[in-house]
Amino acid sequence: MDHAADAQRTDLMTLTRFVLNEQSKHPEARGDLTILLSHIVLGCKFVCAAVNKAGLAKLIGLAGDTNIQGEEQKKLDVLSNEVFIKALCSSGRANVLVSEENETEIYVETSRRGRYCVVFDPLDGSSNIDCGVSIGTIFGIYMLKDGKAGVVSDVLRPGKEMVAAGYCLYGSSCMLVLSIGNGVHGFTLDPALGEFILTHPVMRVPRKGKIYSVNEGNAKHWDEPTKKYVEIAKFPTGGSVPKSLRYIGSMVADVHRTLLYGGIFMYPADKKSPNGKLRLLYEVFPMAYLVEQAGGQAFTGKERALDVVPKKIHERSPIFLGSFEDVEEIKSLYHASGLL
Ligand code: AHM
Ligand code: MG
Repeated sequence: MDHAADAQRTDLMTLTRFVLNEQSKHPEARGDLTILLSHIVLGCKFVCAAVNKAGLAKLIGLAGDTNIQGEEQKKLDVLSNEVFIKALCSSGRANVLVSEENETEIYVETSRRGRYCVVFDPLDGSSNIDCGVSIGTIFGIYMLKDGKAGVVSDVLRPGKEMVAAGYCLYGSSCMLVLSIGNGVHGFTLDPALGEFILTHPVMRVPRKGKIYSVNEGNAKHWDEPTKKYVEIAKFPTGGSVPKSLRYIGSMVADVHRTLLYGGIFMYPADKKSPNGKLRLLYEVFPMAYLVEQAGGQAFTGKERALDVVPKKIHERSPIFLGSFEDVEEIKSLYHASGLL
């Protein structure tokens, strides 16, 4: 019998145990991040279960619809948002919250306030729910700057100031990918145990990839560097092989594939949407943080994505992220175009 493999099978590294181990390396840590993350994990497990039975439970439908009992039905994204907000508030470790679903930031009541600010998209890619395509939750965490009462400037900060970021992918299996500033680690939900188990330690994005991922239907409106990049991807010169196109239209799934297989994911600016589509705080920043932690790069078309200072909580930004060399290529096209 292979004793090493057997020992690994029975010595399960759960996400909570992993975070506790990492935090114990910092003598000043009080366990707050572990508690906060375990509440985010609870939200992810709830959403995972709801996504899996969405059709059965008739959770699909427009918010405001009524079901046959005359009760108001909640759309999955509305339900997910409520679950995350309640879990975060009751953790006692959160302070300012920003959700894609809420117009304004949320301040946790005084008696339950903690040191962390959480920005999140509870159910990203929700237009894909009805056809069974993978969707996900994205989150980023900042530590309060000072004092106990959080203010909006505690979240209007560049992504490089985040202390942790992650996403949960509700796909063929449910996976939570996390960085607390120590590389990127992937955990898969074991449905029998109800626990996220470390299955992908130290994820590194390949240095160069063979895939580009973009909504090409917007090509007509792209700027020159983006057009040129995609042109080269399809019609390379010098005997190179063309790249493959993969675009799910669900950011978590597209970024997850990029982390594992390499390549570039982009949602560029275009003439219709000069700031692109994706939101800086809870889509671009957490993914840029993870990609950099995995050895890749994230660029807005002007600068390193994690350097951008947001002015509004729902601000958008163009994004190019993925394999180091692929992002380097688009950066040099922007430089050459004189647009920088
Ligand atoms: P959402 O927050 O409304 O779900 O929109 C975000 C999604 C991302 O998951 C995805 O990358 C992008 O929108 C796809 O947009 P498009 O349909 O324009 O290609
Ligand atoms: Mg979204």
